[in-house]
Amino acid sequence: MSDRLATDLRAMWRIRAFEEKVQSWCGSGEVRGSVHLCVGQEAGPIGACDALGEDDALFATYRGHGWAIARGVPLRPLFAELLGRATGVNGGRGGSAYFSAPEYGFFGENSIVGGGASHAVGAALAGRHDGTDRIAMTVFGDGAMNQGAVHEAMNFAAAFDLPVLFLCENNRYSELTPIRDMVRNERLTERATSLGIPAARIDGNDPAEVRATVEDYAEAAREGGGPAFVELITQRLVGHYVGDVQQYRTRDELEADGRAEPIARAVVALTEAGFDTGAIERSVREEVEAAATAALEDPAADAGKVEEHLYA
Ligand SMILES: Cc1ncc(C[n+]2csc(CCOP(=O)(O)OP(=O)(O)O)c2C)c(N)n1
Ligand SMILES: [Mg+2]
Repeated sequence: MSDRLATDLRAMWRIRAFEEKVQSWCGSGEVRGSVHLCVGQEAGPIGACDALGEDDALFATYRGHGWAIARGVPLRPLFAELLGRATGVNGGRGGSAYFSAPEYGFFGENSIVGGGASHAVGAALAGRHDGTDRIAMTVFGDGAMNQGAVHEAMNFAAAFDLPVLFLCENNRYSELTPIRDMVRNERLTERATSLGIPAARIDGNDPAEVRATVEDYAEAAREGGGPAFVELITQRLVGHYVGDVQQYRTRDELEADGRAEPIARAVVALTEAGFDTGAIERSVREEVEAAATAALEDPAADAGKVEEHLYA
């Protein structure tokens, strides 16, 4: 039990250290443009991605760095993408909100809120015809639940029994607006069950609970059970975007989130069990730092290729 948590802590710290590096590069000007970090939300990707096999497809959002990392995309080309380097996962053309690495089963982030839901349905439908029988997983936020396209995608997947796992990271905010101001019924699982989709509302800060729940639904989907919906209750410890000073949040709320977040919780549990969590953190930080340093030395993207892969 504790060994598994130690492995998860290492994986969550890899994401946290990556995000902290990106944040520092936003401050120093190395990274430009809009950036949304997933600091505090690391347990979701680390738990959920274990349910996916090589042929399966994952679709994330602009807050998707952690999902790319959890899917196994190496750190250096991710850092390089943020830095606008030719060695980036998209040749430096995409940037923070458009990581995409299909060779790792990571079919991309998306800055259109809820945009990945219909893509995942398409990938699952294609899998029924191309012989892969892949399952598709899509992750989006609580705010995305109010997008019509998400509702349509969920209903389509239900009607056609498609193997799509809809994961909703409920961090209680849509940009700067709290969920209580946006919906009357905060139990988002009830929207899924109203469509005939099995759903669970779980502790999104516990990688083991996320893993167990998502693996069960993935197995059912592979056996023809159709889609499922999982609401991960979590929090972001940083602003909506880098630069958001979060005047809309109280100190008490931030302190409570700091106690609830997955890394702090894992450190407490593992320290009690006798683990040296400091050693785990140090070795992960070294690994992340080495990837960042290597990416900084990579060549800049060729401006002459800016229109490659551009469809309009
Ligand atoms: C279709 C669309 N509408 C509006 C926006 C502007 N927008 C960007 S992020 C965001 C909030 C989404 O909140 P949520 O789905 O909870 O995700 P979170 O940022 O909390 O991870 C909005 C409204 C957008 N990018 N796309
Ligand atoms: Mg949200």
